[in-house]
Amino acid sequence: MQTNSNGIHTIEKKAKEDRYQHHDYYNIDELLDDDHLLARDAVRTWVKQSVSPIIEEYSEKAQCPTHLFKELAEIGAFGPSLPVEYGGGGMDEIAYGVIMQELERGDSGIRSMASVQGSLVMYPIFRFGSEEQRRKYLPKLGSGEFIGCFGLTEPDHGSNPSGMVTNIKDDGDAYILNGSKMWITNSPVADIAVVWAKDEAGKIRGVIVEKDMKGFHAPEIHGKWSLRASITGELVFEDVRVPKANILPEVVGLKGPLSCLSKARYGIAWGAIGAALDCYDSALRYSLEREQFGKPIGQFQLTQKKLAEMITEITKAQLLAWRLGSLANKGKATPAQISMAKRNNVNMALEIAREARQIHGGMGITNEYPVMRHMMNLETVLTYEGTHDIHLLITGMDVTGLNAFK
Ligand code: TGC
Ligand code: FAD
Repeated sequence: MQTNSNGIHTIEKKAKEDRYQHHDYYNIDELLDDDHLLARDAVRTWVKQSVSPIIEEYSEKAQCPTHLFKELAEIGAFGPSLPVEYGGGGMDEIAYGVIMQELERGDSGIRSMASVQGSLVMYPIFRFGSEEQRRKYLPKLGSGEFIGCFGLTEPDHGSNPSGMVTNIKDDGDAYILNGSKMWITNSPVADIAVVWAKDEAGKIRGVIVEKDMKGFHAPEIHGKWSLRASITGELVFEDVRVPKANILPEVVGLKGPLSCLSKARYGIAWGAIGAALDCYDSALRYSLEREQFGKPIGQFQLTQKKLAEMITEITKAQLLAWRLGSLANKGKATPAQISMAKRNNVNMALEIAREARQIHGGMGITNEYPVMRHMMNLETVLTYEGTHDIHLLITGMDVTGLNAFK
């Protein structure tokens, strides 16, 4: 705050200074190797330089900082755990995790830009694509020359993608694609879309649709109060002729898109910790600097309870993510384990954002502090990549052996 010439307190408008300090209550850094720490610190520095100074303004204006796609590519945020020869970073799953954590410390929308490009576009082309498709698309996606998006959700089929109606019909050397997709991150700015559609036998197939294909449109969705620095749109297909060479040959069925989701959900389990850490860090600092009743508000027991519970929950989430990463490195992380971590860590981050907002009092609703932006973003993160309740039911199914979806 500052005081104006009339002696009235006003909010000080100055270039944003990112005062974030990392918090590692259980010395989890000791579980990370030098490559993890190097990758994490490089991304942390980049976020301080390139994201923090602009993110409030872009969020306020609901604009996507598309210039950051190239920079994200340069810091290795696209497909960190995919092979280098296919445009990835050649690192392990924990490196991928800590990179997502640092990006989401900046903003969930920035992490989304990287999650979609790496885990939902590059990964399916790498895992299920032909060698020709890999060579054609992956280097361009890895370098940020191409932007990709992932089309699974439809207007009438969100949690239940198996009900999708988007379809392909055989037409000689091509498929004719019809239908629409909803809530697609990056779609209005994407060069290619990995689209999931049913063939004439009702089997789910993946196709790569290029932006210039006739009959393909990607209008933007406006009016979001959440993830405002991320661009979201639809995908509309009206008799789009997609060459047969663009079908992903190596997978048939819902396990194709769901495998990509496992990869992205894993990244979100780490990413959410970043948002939580930023809220906690801001709340802790504010509690030491803000005085009421003649003492710092951090001296009141109720504030200490909030802060103590926050760091406890963050620490539990960090351990969960690290253990999940260790399992993933051995190829042993199950989809249900990933669901548990995504659900727990995102919910943890959202609750911490709400508590942190309270600690900041009225200032907590302003863009002087990052907490309200994180809180609004996390409402989306709680819903996309499988809602909070869908992940609960996945855990329920895993422990009981009984399927609540059928
Ligand atoms: P179900 O019969 O259970 O499974 C069908 C097949 O898929 C296999 N499978 C998986 N494979 C890999 N990873 C997973 N996580 C898997 N989950 C299931 C399964 O073994 C089976 O294989 P097979 O060989 O027997 O055919 O399928 P279901 O229709 O009953 O659905 C189950 C349910 C509800 C859990 C699933 O549909 C689901 O996860 N729904 C949530 C939908 C969702 O997460 N949508 C996300 C859209 S993309 C997005 O939000 C991107 S946001 C991007 C950003 O900005 O960051
Ligand atoms: P619904 O499925 O209609 O669910 C509504 C409510 O019903 C939820 O609370 C849900 O938990 C509950 N529910 C549904 N089924 C059950 C059940 N069986 N038991 C109990 N409760 C149930 N999708 C993509 O494909 N690609 C993207 O890039 C993408 N990006 C997104 C970006 C944003 C900003 C947003 C908001 C969404 C994005 N999505 C994307 C879509 C997202 O994955 C879906 O919103 C999500 O899967 C939920 O689908 P829905 O919104 O249709 O909700």
